[in-house]
Amino acid sequence: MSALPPRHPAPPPGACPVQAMRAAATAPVAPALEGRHPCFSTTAEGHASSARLHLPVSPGCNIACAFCRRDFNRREQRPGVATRLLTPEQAVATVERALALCPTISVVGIAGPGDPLATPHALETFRLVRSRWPDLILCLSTNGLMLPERIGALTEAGVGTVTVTVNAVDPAIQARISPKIAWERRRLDGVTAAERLIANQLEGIHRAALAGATVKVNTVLIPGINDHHIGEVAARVAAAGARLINVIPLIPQHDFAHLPPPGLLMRHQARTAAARHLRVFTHCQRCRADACGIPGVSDYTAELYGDGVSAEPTFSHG
Ligand code: CLF
Ligand code: SF4
Repeated sequence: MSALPPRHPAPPPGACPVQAMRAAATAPVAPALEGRHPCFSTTAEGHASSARLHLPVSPGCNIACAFCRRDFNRREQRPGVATRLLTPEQAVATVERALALCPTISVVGIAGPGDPLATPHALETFRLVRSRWPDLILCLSTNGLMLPERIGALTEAGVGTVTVTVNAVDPAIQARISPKIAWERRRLDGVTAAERLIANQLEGIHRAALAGATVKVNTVLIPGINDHHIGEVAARVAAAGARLINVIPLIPQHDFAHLPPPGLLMRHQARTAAARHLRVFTHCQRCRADACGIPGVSDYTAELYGDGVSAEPTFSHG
């Protein structure tokens, strides 16, 4: 296996171990992203000093998560819902309008409403945006099923930050979260589907990190399903090359509508377990697939689309 960049740089010989630990806790995950990417910055100032634009260009998905149901409307604020779908060309026009509204946008992300690698729209959009605005950071959020075979194309398109949603590394647990997937023109179910998805996610993380991308993992915290499993997820994705993990509380809906949202103690325990292996991102705003602005600080979605859409809390692949 090829060498990955160290997650925590070794302290210089003779350095005080306590000071070294403190420095590691506040050191940037990726110095080039600090203050330029709201979801990969480690300081409060970094989170609040740059904006992101999500382009809702991806219509379909290749797996079926029990907490997700995709739809197009202006009312619901939940995973898989967007006001509208944009073509790659419409997305370019949207970037132009968004930059005029919010000049601090430094990141253009694609996080839905379906999976950005299940259809070719996201890659085409990234290419178009890159050719027009080469200084913008391109950010992908995916379930990871197609990540291993898209690494080359993503690198060529200039995608520098990648988020993979990994909800379990135990196939028996994952099979309860995403009971079926589409793989090589066939449907896979249960543990067979879960084994394929997990293998592709871990390989995709490894290959993305080797290709130079900074990789974050999103994990949806689901009471009674994966709440005791978060540490194992963090350990495996850290070994694969992820630099950051974001534990996202479940918003109960669809087949998981009967579950409670995770409480404060469960969230704390899950993040503590994850923190033994990886830096934990705690500023997530569970963004819409068409969000525009600084997460949790400003939102220009309504102005951008001119239809009064507000950005209430929800999450996409984010
Ligand atoms: Fe978007 Fe996600 Fe890129 Fe950020 S969001 S694709 S990494 S630019 Fe950020 Fe929003 Fe949380 Fe996502 S706050 S939902 S973690
Ligand atoms: Fe697909 Fe994402 Fe919905 Fe899961 S949450 S079914 S990966 S769109």
